[in-house]
Amino acid sequence: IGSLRQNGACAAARSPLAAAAAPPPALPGGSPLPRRLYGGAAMLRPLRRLSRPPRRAAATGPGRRLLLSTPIFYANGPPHIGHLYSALLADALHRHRRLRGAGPGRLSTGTDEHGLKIQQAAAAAGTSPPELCERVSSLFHQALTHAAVSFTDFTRTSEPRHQRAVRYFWGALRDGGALYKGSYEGWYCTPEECFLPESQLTEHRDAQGRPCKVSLETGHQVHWTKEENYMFRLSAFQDPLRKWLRDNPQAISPHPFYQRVLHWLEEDLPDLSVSRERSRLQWGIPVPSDSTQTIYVWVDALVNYLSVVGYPETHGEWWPAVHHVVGKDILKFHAVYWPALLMAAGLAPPERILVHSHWTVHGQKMSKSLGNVIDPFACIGQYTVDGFRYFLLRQGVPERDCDYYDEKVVKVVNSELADALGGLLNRSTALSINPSNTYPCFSESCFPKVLDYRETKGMGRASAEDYEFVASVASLPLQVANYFEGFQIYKALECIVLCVRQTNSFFQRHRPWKLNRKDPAEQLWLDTIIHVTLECLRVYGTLLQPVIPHTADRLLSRLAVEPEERGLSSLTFLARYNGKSCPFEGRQLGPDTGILFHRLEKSRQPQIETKKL
Ligand code: ME8
Repeated sequence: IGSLRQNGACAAARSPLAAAAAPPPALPGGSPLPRRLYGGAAMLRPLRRLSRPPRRAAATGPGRRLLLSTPIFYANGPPHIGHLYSALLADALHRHRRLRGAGPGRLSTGTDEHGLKIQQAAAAAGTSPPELCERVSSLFHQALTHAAVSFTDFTRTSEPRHQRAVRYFWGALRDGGALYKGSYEGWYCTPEECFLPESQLTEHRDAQGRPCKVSLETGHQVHWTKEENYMFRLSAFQDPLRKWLRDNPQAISPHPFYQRVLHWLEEDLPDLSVSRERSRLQWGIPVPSDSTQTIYVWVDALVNYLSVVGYPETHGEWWPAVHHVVGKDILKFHAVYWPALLMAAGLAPPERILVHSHWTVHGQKMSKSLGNVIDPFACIGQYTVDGFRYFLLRQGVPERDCDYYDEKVVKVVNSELADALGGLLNRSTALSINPSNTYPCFSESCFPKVLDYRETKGMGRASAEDYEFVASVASLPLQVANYFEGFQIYKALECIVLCVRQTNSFFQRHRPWKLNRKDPAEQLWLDTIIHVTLECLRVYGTLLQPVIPHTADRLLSRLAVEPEERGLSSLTFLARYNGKSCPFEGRQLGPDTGILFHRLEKSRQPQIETKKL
């Protein structure tokens, strides 16, 4: 543990436990939470110690490493578009980083395979948990691969390397004095895999009409559970967590979620039950040195973010340079429990938690029982990989829930990808307009550089509107980068579309097809119009790579942009306007491979999940 503490160690972690370890934790006075009885600190045999302190992650600078993660998804049912949305957000961030030429990056995802939920799902499907997990995990792997999610790591919590990391992490918690054994009783919600306080429950009737209690938020039934459990001294971390957040206002984005977590931390923060009796839950990792207990599935699952980077040996190369993309449903686990667990194990909290809201379907929550779960395989089949990626990232707003319906996909994708972007490429590369099929020359006499575009009268052929438009395209890469940094990918796409539309207006305004190519002055202007348009398309193609990688590749190939010319660091827009040379000028365009993006048909059937497990 000594060596672990040197790695990304969080000094704040020691004091709360030192304070908490001495007297038994008080029973929560008047708390609506389940009753806990102190049973004394656990005395377990320590795990093997490490001799070599791991290396630390480069904290800052352009060569900085970053691990981006998606949640690991429960292996109790097939993937749906909500899972895909999380993965696409993380993928777009990962790809944008690569485009910026940032330091080494990893994108981790995977499946969460232990717990009562999986144990029960396997029993219901008439199979064993390992068989169910194998099948479902491979469906997730396929769905993400199919959707071009460029993950570098896919963790399954049933893998030995992960289980070893969890056991080591447990040892770190125990050796740090963060665990004690106590008897625990309360309402357990299996679908959410957690205990819920009375304040989060409501009365309901079950299928047989008997009164029961359900979770206020999800409507899932809860069951009264009384067990001997290991407890984690979460209460001791209330102040360190508050301090962490106050010192790091960017730690949770968007801001309303940051405020939500701060609000939680103002309320009572009871200790957390972190194991289950093995007699009830066999499908999980046994508590080291206590085979009567199984490690709580959320502790097991959260440790995937460490096991993926080689915990407990090599995680220091990455940790804590980690950004977790998560849905709002699991915010408390990531923004309260996980940082506290990390501090208790002598590690720093993750750098950022990027939170998004939910997709609903025709205004309803997506759920298997309502039969309205949208199947990503069907959507990709219907709308193409890039079409569907574009839709989810363009329409998904992390701050609020978004409603899905098929007609919206067709409308957005046709209008923005097929018509606006595809149409622009088609018009500006048509042989009738550009018979030489080259990237034509820019003429400074037609489009002279000016300091103030309001004073361009008589200086060339470009209008004030044209100057305004090229200025907005010139500022686009930085704007897009800022939106990616701020976890507002939808806004980045909105800006790009706005510029695409402005470019179409520019093209339309000057009617290049009306210009007389035999007149040298007209030819210069015609070439300039096409040059500006292709420069804009090159910028859009480059910036869209993280979102629509296949379409962007086709667009850039058509413009003869070489692979090494597709990064953001070398993205100079309209160099000739700024008196510099343009490497594309005079270059032969790439082969015409037809329409950039085919218009989508309205689907005849909704993309509802039908897969049988
Ligand atoms: O919670 N809209 O797994 P899970 C958008 N195994 N995103 C959605 C969504 C929706 N309607 N529904 C789900 C678990 N998601 C745990 C996570 S991590 C250490 C363990 C996405 O299969 C969203 O990211 O229930 C949400 O947080 C996640 O899937 C939950 O997936």
